[in-house]
Amino acid sequence: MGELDVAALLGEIAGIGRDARRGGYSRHVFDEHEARLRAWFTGHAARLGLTVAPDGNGNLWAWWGDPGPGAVLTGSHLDSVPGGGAYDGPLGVASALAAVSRLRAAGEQPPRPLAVVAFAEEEGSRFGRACLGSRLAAGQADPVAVREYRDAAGVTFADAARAAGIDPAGLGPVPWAAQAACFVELHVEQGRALAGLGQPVAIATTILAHGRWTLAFTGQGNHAGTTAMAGRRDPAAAAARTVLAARDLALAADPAPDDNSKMRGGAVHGHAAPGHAVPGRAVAARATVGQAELIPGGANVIASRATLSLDCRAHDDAALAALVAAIAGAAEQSATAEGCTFTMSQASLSPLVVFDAALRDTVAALLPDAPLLATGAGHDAGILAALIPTAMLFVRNPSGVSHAPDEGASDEDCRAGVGALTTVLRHLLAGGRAGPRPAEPR
Ligand code: HGY
Ligand code: MN
Ligand code: MN
Repeated sequence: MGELDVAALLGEIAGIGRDARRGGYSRHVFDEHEARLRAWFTGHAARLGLTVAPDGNGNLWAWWGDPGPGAVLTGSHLDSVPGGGAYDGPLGVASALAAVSRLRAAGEQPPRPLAVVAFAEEEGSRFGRACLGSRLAAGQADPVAVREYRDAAGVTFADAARAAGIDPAGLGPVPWAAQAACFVELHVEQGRALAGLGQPVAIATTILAHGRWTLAFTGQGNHAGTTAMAGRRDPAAAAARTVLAARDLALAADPAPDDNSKMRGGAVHGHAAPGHAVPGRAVAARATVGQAELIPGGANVIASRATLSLDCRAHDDAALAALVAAIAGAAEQSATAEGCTFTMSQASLSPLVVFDAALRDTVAALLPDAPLLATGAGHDAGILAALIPTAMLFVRNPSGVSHAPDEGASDEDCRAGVGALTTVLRHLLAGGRAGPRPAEPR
């Protein structure tokens, strides 16, 4: 079996799940497109001589060696946001396959098992909860509740899983995740920090605390022509005021410049000094309304109800709580001003992640040119980080755009990512540790 090329691997799936209306890709857990990606993954893993073992949560695990404790885990996810890019998720899975193919072609015989994993529903685009597959595997989601999650069409997670050939009775923690030696996820960069640093690959330091909420405004449905403007109880107006308030509150709390290439706390040119403050952390606040619904949704009807999604992120858990509380207060005021009532519910919450310092330093010593980057994006690695030493590699994205069709990375940089991942996996499989990275700035 020869070496797999990451660009060729991505090329093989470039036609799967294209979204003609939104642009980019819409690949959602257990849909026909994601099923084709699963088949693609399983086929390559089998040809590499790996044993593919799905877990009860919809995650796919491809093992080199016998599943068991002390494994080195690597991989990412295959699903996308609606109209997402080609790299967010699949790059990490394809890079893991390519790295394993290199190690196998080189005749490595690691003394510990390795698993390439493709996690299910990382984006939460179908059932609303991000990193659902890794949360279940890590014991951070209640299987009883998850079985009843519903997608936009009202299909439960249990029924969708069953239709995909997965018995929902098997949902829950998998022992080999908690017993693994470590997890390394490679991911396309979701900002433009690396583009300014002249490096193709970076090492993650932290993930912003983040979560998702649903905001609901209830008013009085009525006729658009016969209802005077004064005294209307229009939830669309309350929701609109709230969208602007959320933007303004986050803007006031986010001292970063005006685009994601310069996210404050993003690029760090120096080195991680073991035991010292986490590099790359600084004040950040983000608030996004990405979904809105007016019910009943007629052009000549004052809505009776409006719902908004709210995605909030901040540099630590307390700052996140403060931002969400401020937005909730503004929403309440907006509802009152429009004669409406307001309720809010939390869909998910992910605390600040600080990646394992020892593993980060090991990776940094192996990749001495790789800068250290904080990120505002959530990842399965952030979930695994609560269980086992976890690290992330980012591959340069020249546009800095992500969760949109313009997301990108050059073939050359993707290959550099595979080279970096191969180096890291080879070292970790051998059970070795590297010395700490020097503390002086370069
Ligand atoms: O939403 C996120 O941050 C991630 O890309 N799933
Ligand atoms: Mn994503
Ligand atoms: Mn991702």
